[in-house]
Amino acid sequence: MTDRLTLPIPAGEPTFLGSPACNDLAELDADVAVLGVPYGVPYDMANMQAPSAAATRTVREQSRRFADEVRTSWDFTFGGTLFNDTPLRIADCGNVLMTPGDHAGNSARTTAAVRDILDRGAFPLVLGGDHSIPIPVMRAFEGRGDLCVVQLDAHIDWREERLGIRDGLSSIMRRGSELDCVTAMAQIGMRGIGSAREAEVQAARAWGSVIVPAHDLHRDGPDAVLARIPSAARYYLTLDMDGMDPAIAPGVNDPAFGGITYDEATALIRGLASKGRIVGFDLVEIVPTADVQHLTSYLGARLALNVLGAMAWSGQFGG
Ligand SMILES: [Mn+2]
Repeated sequence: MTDRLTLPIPAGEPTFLGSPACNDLAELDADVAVLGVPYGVPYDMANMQAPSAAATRTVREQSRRFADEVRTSWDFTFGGTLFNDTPLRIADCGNVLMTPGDHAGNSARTTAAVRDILDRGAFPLVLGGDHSIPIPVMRAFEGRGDLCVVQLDAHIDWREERLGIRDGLSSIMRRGSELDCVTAMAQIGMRGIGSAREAEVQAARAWGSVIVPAHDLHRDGPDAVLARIPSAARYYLTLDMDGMDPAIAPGVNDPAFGGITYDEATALIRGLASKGRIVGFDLVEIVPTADVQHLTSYLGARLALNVLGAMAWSGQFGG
């Protein structure tokens, strides 16, 4: 093995859905590879220890509540078992190895780990961490075909920089727009004071981003929003949990009222899998210390499973 990219889940700690661990990406043999990325690029010393870093553990822990029955019980949302009886092989690859203060190195290791997962033919299911994490994840898709990035979020995340930091959580969609592989994007759930400034909205629209405020989704419904998402063969989905309504996802840094409901998110995920292939997914911005009864981690785990379920029902595994 060359330089180590990941740290395995320690013995006794939860893996996602109780899945087997993969401790060496070179030996990965699975349909789905779960990868934790606890840290992104902080804006200041106070955020060096990101409050979302603990979510890589809490989402795995809450996912185990589904583990016993997910493959056998009837799911009324899908009209069958969640994975449509697909013998989905999930491996938990642990967390990207993080070195304190080495943000560029951590970012590079994240990109390299996702590249390894893609090279091994597995679907990357990335657990954050804060919302800067999709930047190094999306970089791993360069040279592998065009992508439409779909973001569920309250915030537009089009800042050129903040406090001199270009790869922070406020800039992910702008950094994404600069990648050759990102040819389209849709941003759904936008709302709240502080979501964006006018110049950023103009920059996003000028680039071609389809911006869907949360109230459009509530008024028009998921099918109408799905019709506005650019047609593409390949989609990358990023889910910032503050996109969800704080009534069901209270454990976030920045709760914003009027958010996406569970049914809306699930319908969007299922519809996206019908429009094209979902090639990568990340779940970010859960803050366990702000959570109520682990609800946000539990919901995050469920929505991650719904992504896999939607893909399974659309025949995106094993083909
Ligand atoms: Mn956000």
